[in-house]
Formats: sequence, structure tokens, C-alpha cells
Amino acid sequence: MKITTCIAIFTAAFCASVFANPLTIDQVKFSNAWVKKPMPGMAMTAGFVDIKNLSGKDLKLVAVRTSVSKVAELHTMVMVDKVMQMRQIIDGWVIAPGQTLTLAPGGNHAMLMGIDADLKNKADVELEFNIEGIGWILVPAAVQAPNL
Ligand SMILES: [Cu+2]
Repeated sequence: MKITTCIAIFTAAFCASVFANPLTIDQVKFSNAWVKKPMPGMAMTAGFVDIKNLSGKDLKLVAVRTSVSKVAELHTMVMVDKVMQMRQIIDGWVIAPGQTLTLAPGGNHAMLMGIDADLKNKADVELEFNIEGIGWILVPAAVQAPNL
């Protein structure tokens, strides 16, 4: 128990110190970030990205946030009685060294709820992803209609 507490404190301190240092993005590559242009009248939409682990150890995506929605959650899709449902991912996703975590339509996604009314008029926004032990990383994302 004592060891766990120490690690928790260390991680928090580490996160805080790295927060102001965007160079830590060297351990992770973010690509293809985009946010689905919200349908008229909709209060929610989703964000997508590919996250590649460039480090030599497991990384864990633990949270997402953005200034353009009140709530942002990590979601996945599961099949329940032949119906696709969304589930919030509480514990995050582990990304093994060299592996890419894909957030894409129909699968894992960043759920954005309580979105700003003017999001549909924006060309791009910023998503922030929290990698455990690294902290928040700001990722520019294009706002675009999905390819149907
Ligand atoms: Cu969702």
C-alpha cells in the first residue's frame, strides 16, 4: 500500500512537471486527428485519432478533453443482442511499444458531449489526450464530415 501511494504521488508530480513541456510528444505519435462535424441540433459528436507508441514501454491512454465540449470520454462500441452500443472506457487503453491505437468511426472514439454551438462552423479544434506518466498532450484536429 505504501509503495502504491508513493508511485501515485510520483506520477502526479511527473505529470505536473511535464505538462508544460510539449517535447514529451516524442514518445507518442498522433496522426489523423479529426472531429466529426456535428449534425444540426446535436449536442454531441466524436473525435478520432491514431496514437502510435514510439517508446520502449507500454503506454496507456487514460483520458481525453477538449475546450469545445463540456464532457469528453473515451468510448468503445460493443455488440449487445445484435445492436451496437457505446461503452465508456474507465481504465483507458494500453498501447504496446510500436503499436498504434486507432480511434475511428464504428469503434473506439472520443465522445464529446455538451458541445459548443459554434463547433459546426469551425475548421479545426484541439483535442487533448492524457497518457499515463506523460500528461496532457494537445493535438490539433480537423472538423470534417464523415466519409459516408
Ligand atoms: Cu460514444
